[in-house]
Amino acid sequence: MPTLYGVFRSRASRPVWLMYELDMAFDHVPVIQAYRLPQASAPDAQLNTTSAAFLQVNPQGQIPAYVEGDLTLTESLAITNHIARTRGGDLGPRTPAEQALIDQWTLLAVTAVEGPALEIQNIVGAGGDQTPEGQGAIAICAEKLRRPLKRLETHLAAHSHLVGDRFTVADLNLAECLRYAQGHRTLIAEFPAVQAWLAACHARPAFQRMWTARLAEPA
Ligand SMILES: N[C@@H](CCC(=O)N[C@@H](CS)C(=O)NCC(=O)O)C(=O)O
Repeated sequence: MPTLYGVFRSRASRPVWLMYELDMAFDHVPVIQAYRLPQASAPDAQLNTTSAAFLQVNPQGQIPAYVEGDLTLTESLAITNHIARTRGGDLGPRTPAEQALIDQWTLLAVTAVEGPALEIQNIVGAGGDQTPEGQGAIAICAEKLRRPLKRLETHLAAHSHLVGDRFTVADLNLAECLRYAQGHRTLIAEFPAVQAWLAACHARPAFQRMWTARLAEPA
């Protein structure tokens, strides 16, 4: 059985959502981010991203990590794409062209969406949206997101999903990266097809199950 390392309050949410979609069994090792612990190096500290035992799995000291037999993967979207390709059925590619499109949307998610979206979440989470400096930083991130969002809006105005007109791992990967920006409601509302697609992704029972498990973890 594969093993997933990483608490649900991390990018481990991505493979967890997918494995819930597939009803796939996995062992879960809840490694936590070291920066969330008061003393990550204490001998009795919870297994964390700087623990020697975890660094054996991912020397980069980041979660998630995924081990399946001899294969170790340490990038969340490589994990989701691998699972989708090998066990995902219709959530994975049916043809090489679909694989290429899944790659395309996944790369757009990590190169054009994740960075500014995460920055928005971090600023809003720290209350920065109440200060002029924070609002200025959010406006810069929003401007960076408008180009990929316009690209996405054009596609979703004509299609129900990103690839093959069915929910695939491409939707999951992109929805997870864009989720960080949803605190910026007026930005998302500029793109109604994207807004409706994101809401539909989040209404899926497997996403809801992942989200409930995530909220059950200590903040
Ligand atoms: N590109 C990596 C990023 C992994 C990453 O940054 N993980 C965070 C948690 S979401 C982490 O482990 N942070 C702890 C640290 O960097 O020390 C992926 O998508 O898996």
